[in-house]
Amino acid sequence: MPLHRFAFAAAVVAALAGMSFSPSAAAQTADPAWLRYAPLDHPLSVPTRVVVLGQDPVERNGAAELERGLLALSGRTTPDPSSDSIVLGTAQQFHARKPKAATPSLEPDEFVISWHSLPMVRELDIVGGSPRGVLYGVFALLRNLSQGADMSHASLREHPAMAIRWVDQWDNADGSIERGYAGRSLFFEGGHVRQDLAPVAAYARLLASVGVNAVNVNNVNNAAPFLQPQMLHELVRVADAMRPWGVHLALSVDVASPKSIGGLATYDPLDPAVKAWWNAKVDAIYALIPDFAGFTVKADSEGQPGPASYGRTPADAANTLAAALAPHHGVVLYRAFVYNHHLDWRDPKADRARAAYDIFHPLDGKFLPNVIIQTKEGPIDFQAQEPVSPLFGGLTRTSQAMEIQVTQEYTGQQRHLVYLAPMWKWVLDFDLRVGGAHTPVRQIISGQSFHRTLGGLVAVAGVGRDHWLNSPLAMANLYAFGRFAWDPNLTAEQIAVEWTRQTISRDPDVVSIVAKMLLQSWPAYVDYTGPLGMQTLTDITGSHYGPNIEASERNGWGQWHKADHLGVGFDRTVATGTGFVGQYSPDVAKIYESAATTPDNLLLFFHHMPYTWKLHDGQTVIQYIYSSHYQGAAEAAQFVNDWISLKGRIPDELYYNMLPRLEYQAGHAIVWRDAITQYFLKLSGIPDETGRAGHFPRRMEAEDARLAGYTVFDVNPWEDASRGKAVTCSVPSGCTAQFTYTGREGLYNLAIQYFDLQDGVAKFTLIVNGQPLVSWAANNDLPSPRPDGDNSTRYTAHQVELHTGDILSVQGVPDGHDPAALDYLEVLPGTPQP
Ligand code: GCV
Repeated sequence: MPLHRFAFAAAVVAALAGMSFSPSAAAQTADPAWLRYAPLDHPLSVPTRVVVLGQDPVERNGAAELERGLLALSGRTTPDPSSDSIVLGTAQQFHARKPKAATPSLEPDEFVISWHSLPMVRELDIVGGSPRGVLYGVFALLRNLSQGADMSHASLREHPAMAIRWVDQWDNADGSIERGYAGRSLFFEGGHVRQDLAPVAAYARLLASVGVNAVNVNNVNNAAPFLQPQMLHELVRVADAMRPWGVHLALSVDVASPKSIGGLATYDPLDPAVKAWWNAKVDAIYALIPDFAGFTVKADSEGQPGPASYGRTPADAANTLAAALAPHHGVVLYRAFVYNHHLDWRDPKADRARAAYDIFHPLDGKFLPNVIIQTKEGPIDFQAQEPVSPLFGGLTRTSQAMEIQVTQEYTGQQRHLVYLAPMWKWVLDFDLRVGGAHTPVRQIISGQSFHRTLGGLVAVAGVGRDHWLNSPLAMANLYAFGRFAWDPNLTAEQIAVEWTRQTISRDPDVVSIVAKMLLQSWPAYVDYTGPLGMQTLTDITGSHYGPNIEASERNGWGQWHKADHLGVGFDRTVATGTGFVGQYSPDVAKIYESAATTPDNLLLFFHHMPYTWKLHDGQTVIQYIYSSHYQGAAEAAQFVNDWISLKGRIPDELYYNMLPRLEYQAGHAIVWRDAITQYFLKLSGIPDETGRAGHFPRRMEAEDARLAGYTVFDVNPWEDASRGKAVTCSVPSGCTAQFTYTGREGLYNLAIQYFDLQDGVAKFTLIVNGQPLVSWAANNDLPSPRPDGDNSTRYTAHQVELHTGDILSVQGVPDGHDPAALDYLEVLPGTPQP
């Protein structure tokens, strides 16, 4: 329905509170996520009567989960009267039950599901190598049934590919979560473990359903307080809450603890008193929590203390901790994220990407068997796109785990739909060609390639109290992590389909649309943020969210892209650059050493190239930068249309939860697009051959408007506003920017680009010829206390009837620290209100 200019009464001051997706409204932690067990539209293919052979709480819990799932799926309230049954137990228990029957020999987390026909009845057996194996079998059966699979003749045998399947939470004792975008901690508040740990148990259930076996609950930064006796006592309750799901507690530790909280004069890991301190501390932990999983360590990194203070190596520190943990079967995950963040950006040889390999490769073989080196997937830091860390190929005598990030720190912070599984899959499948042999990362981290008993996949999750990850579709990433840790041979597509069927709908059309959106979302995000291996071109010293291209330059953090007026990219070659390429095996290095053979999507990570360099697809670097940003923003806009096509076919609650998020994303993708294209246009001086970059004929800039109360200011960084300027209001009653419409008569969408700041809810009203048409509140929860690309936001009024000479005004009323800042108004072809 058009928003006809004379039919606006009902829309006037329609404060669009619903536009915000601030989490509080949606706050709930018991969301079943992918464990909804929606009723099937066909009869269940397995019995609903469940018999459990053992008494172990994990096994009993598995039986309860199975009963609950089967009843929900079948739409029944009590088991069916048939005498067929599902029998659960460990291999040992099955053997005791029928000593003459063949029982499989299983690894602890392995399970077998098989049918047995007895006289008169059929029995489906779920046999686990341990109670947890039984639980995993239960979840596997339910996963298949939930997707609509016919299990009436099913036979499954599975075991996890990796021993370490951990989630890391970067939760602080005060209840905040570092790089978390879903509210407060599930675990902590005000310096203590929370009283209500039901959400923790619900989280453990979700994690167990995909095979996750431990949660490290505290931030790798500022970890010392967690080893205080009082906190350890409180943590017992957390371990208790997770244990019935076979999920164990782990902790991040600060290697300086012997000194900072232990009262010793030193934390030198080779000092006997320090070793004794760790031994006693670890014994105390196990006395409280006998199945404690182990420690994660961040040391000598980003201000965290480490063994380097005493001239010791990471192996010295890791082994001191590992020796204390070994008698209790605990492990140390020592992070390879060790680097100097005071690099000299003027030094052409300085390169943060080199750090992990330079430090850890020489230590290969020097770690105790219960040490696992935990390496981020790429050599920098969870960028939208990076090459694989060469360290995976550089440790052949050391156990390894790969760290990935579910919490979308550099990838849209859950305000953008970015399904990361395709990126992870690319890393898992990447063949590092160690010793000239096929060595995909997935086989290295599962321990297969170099015959290690330990190996793993660890995800930094950032799950919080606001609806787990805040955005319902972001949960596909948590699911995908668990599935890959269980089986890295799965594909991103398979996982997207599995997740959608269980979480949203089994309707094949819905599944195909949602899976398509998921699968396109990461490439789209790369396209509109940092293509060609430039990394996420964001404010790297602050929010890590909106565009800020120079934030990575001329500082010690080493996330440089080295753009200048002639070219862009970082020469990391052996021949002329930092030599980083030489950290890969010769087969891989050969590809990356030459710009001609480096895949386009990583070109600028490895090479500094002129803007005029021709890529493999024939476009120049600069033209690709322009085109990919327009392409990515168009794809983000298409997600809105895709989602609209699902209306009525998915639950309304989900539909209306996601719609404003996707609309916001489409608007923010334009902010990214415009920031990067106008930045590179100015820097390179080379025009976009399609004429788009820097040309906005439909746009009316606020700084050119007739202003009442508003004042013009320079946005910082300049590229975050159209033409670098915007207007801001400090008049409490409000300010107005007035434009004259000079185009043709018709129905149009009016896009208003404004800045939605924290600490205040500014109000905006669009006024046509003196008549208020629509109002909205700037009430989204976005980073940055000043107007910039973090909070530049688009509001669209649909199908507005315009005539030549119409007077369009935007009125902004500031509130608190939000000055109702305005960038521009754009007149676009009319489309109906979603
Ligand atoms: C926990 C990045 C993040 C930090 C994080 C660090 C890490 O630098 O921005 O917040 O600190 O990675 O992984 O240790």
